[in-house]
Amino acid sequence: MFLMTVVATGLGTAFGASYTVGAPGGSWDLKTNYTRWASATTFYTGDKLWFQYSGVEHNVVEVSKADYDACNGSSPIATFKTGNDAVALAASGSRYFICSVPGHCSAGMKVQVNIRSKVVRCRGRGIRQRVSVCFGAARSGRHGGWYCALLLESTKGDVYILSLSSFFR
Ligand SMILES: [Cu+2]
Repeated sequence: MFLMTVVATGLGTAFGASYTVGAPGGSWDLKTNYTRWASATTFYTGDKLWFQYSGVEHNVVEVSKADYDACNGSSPIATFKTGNDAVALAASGSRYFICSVPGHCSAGMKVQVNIRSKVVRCRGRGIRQRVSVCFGAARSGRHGGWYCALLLESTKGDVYILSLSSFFR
């Protein structure tokens, strides 16, 4: 029972974290320093960004790097304007978001997010321990037998299942 709880808790973080852009202390506005905000967090695939703002005053436009540098929102990759927008960071690489209201991007309302692959995090120094856990299932019936999982726990406390095997009797 204890082991099952550990696995479930670890998977919660392994599936990704949510980050509200600018928080704490700011949001998606004209005052927040997004370079500082983004550099304080390491983003991984599976994480999610939340843009929270007044939909009357601002918007969120995902753009290319060139358009990010030029503050050009006229060729958007994606546009968000509800004021409570989630963006899934599914792939590794860099993504660029600006507010396309005239003057806002050049006033600093732009953020670059660099996303690392979750797999890289499992290698090398980040590994705290590898453990193998086995648990028995019902002794009778078609699914009876033993199941063994090889787990890897990172230094941040995330748990990854490397393999899951069953030994039926
Ligand atoms: Cu704006």
